[in-house]
Amino acid sequence: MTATPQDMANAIRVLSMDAVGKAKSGHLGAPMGLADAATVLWSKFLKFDAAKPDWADRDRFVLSAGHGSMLIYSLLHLTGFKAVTKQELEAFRQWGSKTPGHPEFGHTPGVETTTGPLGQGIATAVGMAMAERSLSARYGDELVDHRTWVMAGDGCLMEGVSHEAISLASRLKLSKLTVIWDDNDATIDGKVGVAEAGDQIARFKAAGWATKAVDGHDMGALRRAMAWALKQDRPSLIAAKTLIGKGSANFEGNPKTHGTLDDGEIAASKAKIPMGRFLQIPEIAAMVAWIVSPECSFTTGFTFDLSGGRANY
Ligand SMILES: Cc1ncc(C[n+]2csc(CCOP(=O)(O)OP(=O)(O)O)c2C)c(N)n1
Ligand SMILES: [Mg+2]
Repeated sequence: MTATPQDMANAIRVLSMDAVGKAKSGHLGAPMGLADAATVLWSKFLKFDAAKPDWADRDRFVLSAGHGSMLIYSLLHLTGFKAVTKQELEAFRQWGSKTPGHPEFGHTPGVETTTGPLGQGIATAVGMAMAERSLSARYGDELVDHRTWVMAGDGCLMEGVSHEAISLASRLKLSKLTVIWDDNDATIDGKVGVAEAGDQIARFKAAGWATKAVDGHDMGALRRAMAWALKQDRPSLIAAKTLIGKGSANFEGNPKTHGTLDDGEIAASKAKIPMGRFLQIPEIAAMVAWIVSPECSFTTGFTFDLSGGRANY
């Protein structure tokens, strides 16, 4: 069995559905919608070492849309962060687990900052990008040379704090900062138009950012957009047009998928994706093989003892 980037995106969807379905609470729309963009970012661009989550010069990944926490937990699990085991995914949102409802810094290795209050992540990320430039100026590019990547939803961009943060990032020409906006025209309240009628791309452009709009489910286009972001001399926005709850059998693109889906809908959705509950060993093994292939850019925390029918990961 070989795995593809699409398999990894589907694995994120399956893990998210299983965890949220088991907890009977949480958010599915964002992880399912962002799974394709996250797969491209984490496998092709994000610089990190899953075996050493605190490596100082790692890229920072900030999930500003913290309600979509199963996205980051799935990524940490699939890329081999040892703390985020299958058992921890199964304990999603349970007391004492490494997988709280919203990501918490200092609690789960691989989580760079606590998010959940919308807008907070994007503002913190601007601070991280400033810190990187400041440290690099002091100690040189050889020691400090990393990027900050943000995934933000409509809600983050509605918050006032995002205005100040975006403006400051532009003023300081933070070219190593990229925001991927989950442009899904949906929030907890329904269509975005219920609360907001602005043009986000024009807003970023007016603030001095480089901007690009892409189909958020086209991995080739996403890859090209992220490569484009690396070349900009200013902070960059990638507006990724996505369907909230992508992969849901009956509610793809429907704001109803913002939160949980019922057991029937999860079963029907998973039936369209040939993967078992919490992914079985062959799927994980295939994924690992793909992730460690030269296609991917990072070092994983996996070891490869697949003997005895058990993956030692
Ligand atoms: C400051 C703040 N206000 C309200 C909330 C509650 N809340 C959580 S998610 C959400 C909707 C967010 O919409 P969007 O960012 O578009 O996420 P999507 O529905 O696309 O997953 C709201 C209002 C919050 N987390 N933080
Ligand atoms: Mg949204």
